[in-house]
Amino acid sequence: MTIAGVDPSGGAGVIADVKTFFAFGCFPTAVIASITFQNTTAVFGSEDQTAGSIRAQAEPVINDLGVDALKTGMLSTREIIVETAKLITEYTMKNIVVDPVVRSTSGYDLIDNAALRAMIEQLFPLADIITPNIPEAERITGIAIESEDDIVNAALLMRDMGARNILIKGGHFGSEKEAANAGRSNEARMATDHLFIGGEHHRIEAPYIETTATHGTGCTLAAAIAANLALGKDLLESVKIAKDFVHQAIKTAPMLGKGHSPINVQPILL
Ligand code: PXL
Repeated sequence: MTIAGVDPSGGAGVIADVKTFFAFGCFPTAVIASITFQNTTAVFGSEDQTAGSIRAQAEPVINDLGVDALKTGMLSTREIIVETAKLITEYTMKNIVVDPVVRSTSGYDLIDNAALRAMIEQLFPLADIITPNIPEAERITGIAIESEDDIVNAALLMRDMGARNILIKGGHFGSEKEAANAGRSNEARMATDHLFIGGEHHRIEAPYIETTATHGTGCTLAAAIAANLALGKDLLESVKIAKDFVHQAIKTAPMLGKGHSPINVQPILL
């Protein structure tokens, strides 16, 4: 199940999640938390659902079909987050992937500060893994991230906030700076994600791809982790498979639209 926002242009949000679940052979179910108005160039606005609507959508599905894993995405208000946390607890849902969506790729704020505080206080402790990118990790922790030390410090702080396992996605920084730090040439740049499980720090790498086709990468990665957890894989294996899946989807992206093209989420990639 995904609880997230709808991007009618199909690249991010619920549609990305559903495509990804399907790509891994899972049966997708979806609770709509918000409807956004957007295309590949920008987000023009959004309209949020209520706590009552979240519960009314989720309960019949949970009671009937059950939920093997839950991925949350754009949860833009405090009341939506509180209701999602209540549902997870009441139904003792397992395999919880929280993608702490705060901004669109095109720079639109998707969550207010009260909602972000509720996400930290109520959802982080329930999550098996949270998957912030660098701008999200910066907004959550207040740490300006410019080096691997900063990434480690941000992860430690998010652990203090109650998150058990943390994936900080390095794509926004997998750039020249990281290549230089690691002593790599520009051609050998890597997009390195940093996975903190218990006391371990794993570097999950894929070659960095210079492209504007990045719309939906965060949603797809988190959904792919949830799909693999639902299939019974452990967390480290799920993250590695998800990373490879997103890499392939970026590499084969079709360049649709006038802005950030959606990535290519396809079952064929398996
Ligand atoms: O990528 C973050 C994101 C998540 N969910 C929805 C979105 C976006 C970005 O635009 O629209 C619904």
